[in-house]
Amino acid sequence: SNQEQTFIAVKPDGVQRGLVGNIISRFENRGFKLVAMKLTQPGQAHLEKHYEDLNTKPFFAGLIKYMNSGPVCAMVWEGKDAVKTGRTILGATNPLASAPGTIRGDFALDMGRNVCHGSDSVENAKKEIALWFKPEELTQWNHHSAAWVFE
Ligand code: YYY
Ligand code: MG
Repeated sequence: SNQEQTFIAVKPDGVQRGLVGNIISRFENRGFKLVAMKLTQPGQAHLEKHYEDLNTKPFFAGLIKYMNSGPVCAMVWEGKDAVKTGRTILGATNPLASAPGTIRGDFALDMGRNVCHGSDSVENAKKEIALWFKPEELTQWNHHSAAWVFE
């Protein structure tokens, strides 16, 4: 039934700006289930691994410095089509192209301060969840409103 998990993170600018609660609410309100969450500053090597596909890009060093500039709120959310829907909730990579109503469209203006991260494929979601969380940090529970969110 398309039940997927995705990795979502509030980046250091989002944490500093007090947007963690607002961002969590958007996923809760949509009907997604919170599976794991922690506030963490995992360090440069971990962040370079997280963004390894981008390590030849000119913005890579600045991206890692920004991501390592403070704690990140790392989360796993589960639900129908969670990866693609999560990206829709985030908005476009460039906030100037993000629609109002998306996180980036509501809170960001600059690509290098775009507040949040979300996995871009089911395969990458699995990799990112495994990088950021130990298996025992992923909870298993029944969402009390599942029958009211899913047919
Ligand atoms: O997945 P998403 O975060 O939307 O974009 P990616 O293409 O994976 O790039 C990761 C991250 O890098 C992006 O959120 C901002 C930054 N970035 C940048 O600073 N400049 C670019 N031209 C592209 C991406
Ligand atoms: Mg990406």
